[in-house]
Amino acid sequence: ANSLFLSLSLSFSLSLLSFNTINFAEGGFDQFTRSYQSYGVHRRSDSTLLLKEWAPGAQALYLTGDFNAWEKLSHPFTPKAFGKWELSLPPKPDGSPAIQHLSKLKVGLFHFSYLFRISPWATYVTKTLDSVTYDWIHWDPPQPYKCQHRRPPQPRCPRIYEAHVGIASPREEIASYKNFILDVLPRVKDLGYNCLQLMAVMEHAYYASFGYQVTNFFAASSRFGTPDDLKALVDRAHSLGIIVLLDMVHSHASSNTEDGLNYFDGTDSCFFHAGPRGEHSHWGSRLFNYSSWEVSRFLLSNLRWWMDEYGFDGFRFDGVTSMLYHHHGVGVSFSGSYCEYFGMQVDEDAVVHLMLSNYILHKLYPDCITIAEDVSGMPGLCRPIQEGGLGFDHRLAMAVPDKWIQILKEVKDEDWDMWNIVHTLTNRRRGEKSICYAESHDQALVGDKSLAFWLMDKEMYTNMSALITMTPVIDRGMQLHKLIRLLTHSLGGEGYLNFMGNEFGHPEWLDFPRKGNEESYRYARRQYNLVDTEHLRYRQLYAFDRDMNQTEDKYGWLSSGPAVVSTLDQADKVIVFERAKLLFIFNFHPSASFSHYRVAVQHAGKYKIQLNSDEVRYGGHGRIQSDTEFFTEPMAFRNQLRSFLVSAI
Ligand SMILES: *[C@@H]1O[C@H](CO)[C@@H](O)[C@H](O)[C@H]1NC(C)=O
Ligand SMILES: *[C@@H]1O[C@H](CO)[C@@H](O)[C@H](O)[C@H]1NC(C)=O
Ligand SMILES: CC(=O)N[C@H]1CO[C@H](CO)[C@@H](O)[C@@H]1O
Repeated sequence: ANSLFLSLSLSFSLSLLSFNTINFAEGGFDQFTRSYQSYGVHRRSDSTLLLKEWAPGAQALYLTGDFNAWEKLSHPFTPKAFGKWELSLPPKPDGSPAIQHLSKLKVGLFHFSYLFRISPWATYVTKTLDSVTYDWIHWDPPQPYKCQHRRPPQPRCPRIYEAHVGIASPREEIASYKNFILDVLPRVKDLGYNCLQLMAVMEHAYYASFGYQVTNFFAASSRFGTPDDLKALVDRAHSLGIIVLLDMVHSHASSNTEDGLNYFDGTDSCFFHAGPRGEHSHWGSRLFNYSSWEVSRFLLSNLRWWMDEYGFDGFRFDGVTSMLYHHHGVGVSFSGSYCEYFGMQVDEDAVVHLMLSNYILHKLYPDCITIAEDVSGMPGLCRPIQEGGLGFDHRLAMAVPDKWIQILKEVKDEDWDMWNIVHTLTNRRRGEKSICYAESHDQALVGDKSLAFWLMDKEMYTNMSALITMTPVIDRGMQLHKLIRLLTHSLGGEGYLNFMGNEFGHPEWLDFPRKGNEESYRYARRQYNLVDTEHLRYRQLYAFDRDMNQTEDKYGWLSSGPAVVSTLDQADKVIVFERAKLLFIFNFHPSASFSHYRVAVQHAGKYKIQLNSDEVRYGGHGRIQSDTEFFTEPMAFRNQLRSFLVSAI
């Protein structure tokens, strides 16, 4: 406890120091974190273009491109203090800016030899067919997209639809932002998710990196369309009352030099740590030097860019464990002992950076939501900065999907351990909010597969028709798919997440085109055609997922205190608990149904069925009468004063 206090108070004083110096030198953190307004290229109202870069290792800096016929040395930047460079380009004689919308640009720099670079602040980069690297495109449209809709208010609790734009179609291709607006947003709305979480938006040269090897932090991936198309997507989501989170990768950066941030000024230390500390041994990527002033400017301004320019409503911070510790979590397991979280292994620069990020976001955008992807379970991660916490709103409950996969892989149906399942779902830090999920994109990746496929495997190709009698495998798989989701949703956290397609039991796995699979898009897509096919059972799973969300919306169990579990029966495989004045009853038994089953309740009165996974429209057997009413009896049972008999489970 002593080291806990020391470590947290040290971080806090460091961040106070940062605030004071930022106020002094940069005119306040609002100004500092809006540096995207001065770095990169900017057109003044008189059409003069102002350019600014930070490249401390460069011996000279130039602008070259279509506008000067790729003349390497004709447009030098002027060196300024602290490794900064500036260039001003007057308008052409006809009054138009010196660089046209959509023309190609490069930063040319001398670092012992002449190198071509893309500005770290580039807002649009594309790849032409014949090129191996990306080009920096000057984005200055005559009529930029103007958002029509305000941000919706922050939802009571997030129900998140995690999505990737490029795979959001059944076709073997890269799908577009426009496709997403037309085909996916209506589904997200209908399913009752109130929050969309977009992955792979920040430009990444390597598609198969799933967006996690970012090359251009300020550019919306041009694979899916233009910056305006993405703005339209966020705007449309807002019009439907859905907030949009961005999967934010500040934990590392692609090691590409020509189209990435690596060696921007010709040295290995510009944005990153020099030497081994600057390299992630497992990911082969570069690690930011968070103690550097200009790295803070870059990353904090990056957060604000996506909030201000695109109207995002918050972020899922990727790779937080890698940031928090010098060991990056590689080869380390966490048992929960405090000495694992507080000690010299903690990277305090990164901790302070995360605190600053959360502080600025919550201060400037009170409704902003931040979620940490942390497997370590760092205490205080989701407590306010004023208390010495890191200031996130939520953490991902990453142990839960691992548990489901492990059970489906290793445990026979009749051996499921109810105690272990409930323990995994409820073992979370009190006072810190968790986003719970049965499976995310992680579990869908090649090498693993979706829960539906674990459950029903090859029979999904032949036996999913609702016109034939369910085979035992499909029957069991359908029922467990629903039970696993509802149990996770209702018991596991203060928010829920689903990866696109899994709501209807998407089969197979995800694999992006790459050399190892002949550049195939066969598994880099989501087969929404399955749920659109009237006679297939995917529709039944979809209907259950939708009604599960709507029931949550009505009763708000995610925003209620933790559940009170009354029954955990290993032999019957029954779990019973209460949350938000709702009684949840699960029967996981592979063969037995029970009639006249006594359940304990806290609140006296009449109970009615709100959601019944056994309904035929959800692929159930219709054995439980949905309109049955139950009345509590003053009969003490399982530590509660009241109970009643349910007719059948
Ligand atoms: C990180 O940046 C700080 C501040 O600019 C600098 O003093 C330090 O040497 C850098 N660290 C590494 C390992 O490059
Ligand atoms: C289920 O699929 C298997 C092949 O995977 C097939 O042999 C069997 O006939 C199918 N059952 C029904 C009822 O269609
Ligand atoms: C975000 C969303 O679609 N919420 C809907 C969830 O379901 C309820 C009905 O139970 C609707 O009223 C909400 O609009």
